[in-house]
Amino acid sequence: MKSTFRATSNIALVKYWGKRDAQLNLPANGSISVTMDEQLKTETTVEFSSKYKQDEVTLGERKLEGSERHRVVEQLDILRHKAGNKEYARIVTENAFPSAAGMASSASGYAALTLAASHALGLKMGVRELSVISRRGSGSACRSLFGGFVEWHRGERDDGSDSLAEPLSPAAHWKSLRNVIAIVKKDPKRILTRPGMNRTVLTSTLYQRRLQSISIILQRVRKALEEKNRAELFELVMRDSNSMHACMLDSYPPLFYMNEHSHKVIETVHALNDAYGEAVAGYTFDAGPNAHVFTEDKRVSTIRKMLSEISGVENVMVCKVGNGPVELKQHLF
Ligand code: 2P0
Repeated sequence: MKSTFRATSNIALVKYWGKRDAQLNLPANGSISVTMDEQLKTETTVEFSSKYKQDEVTLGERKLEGSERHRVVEQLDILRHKAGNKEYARIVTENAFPSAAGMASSASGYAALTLAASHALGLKMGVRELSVISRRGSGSACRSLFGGFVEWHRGERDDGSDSLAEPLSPAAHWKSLRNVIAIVKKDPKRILTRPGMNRTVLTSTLYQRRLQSISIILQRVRKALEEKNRAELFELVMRDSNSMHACMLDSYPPLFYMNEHSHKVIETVHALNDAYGEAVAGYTFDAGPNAHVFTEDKRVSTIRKMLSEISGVENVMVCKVGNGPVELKQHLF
């Protein structure tokens, strides 16, 4: 009744932003991501036992309470219901993201939790079903069940049974691809992704345009990945990030997730690409100001130096494409 898994974060090349069903956590559009290496990992041990009188959730040094704990309990309830088990659990989870990075990941967290809890309960599920369940905890988590390059399908069914992630190609398909991450100075106030997405869906008119063009974008990104067409991929990735952040800004009141330092990164990457006469790097930003700059290994030192010199950039790290989750023999408690 005890199991431990490691999962790693993923960064979307085509972004998920907005839900078609908040209850089942169904996305308004499909997305494509790259799973990151073990620098961005979460490890989670789950034990179900009659000795526990309630679910206890510890993240690092912190015992989770309130809504944070409730969200984990809801995820456990889905799995307990499936297994016909009513026992409470102890969950210990650790994020190994460098503390200076100031990054948190519900993607690696809910992927590791779903894998460890289902395993501890003895549930024999295929990865498709696991992907559907981890999506309930956090949308982007369904993509972290796989290594390499991954697509999360929007799905058409109301019950969400076809809204799941599938691998497009393994990490070995494009070994030289790197994500150079610039951690930038944060602004104190930040709107969480769930209310943020909801605001965009309800108030942005630009958002409808984004949804109309997304299937063509997904198709072009799939093709660029398959052909390892750098210039095409990097341009598509930058355009999609810009499109999502334009919809954020078009929300009412507007949502600002990037800041002046992020904008400086954007200008710097475009200046570099202009100097080369083609896109040798492509930035993307999530619901925060940190930059993820995709490039190939031969350009990493140039880009690392360039990003380090930008004011407001506090740390630069280089991630490879990761292989996906693994079961660990060593438990956290
Ligand atoms: C993504 N993001 O595709 C996008 C880009 C943020 C911006 O997935 O509400 O934490 O738990 O399903 O997965 C972040 O949203 O949201 C996210 P929920 P999640 O990576």
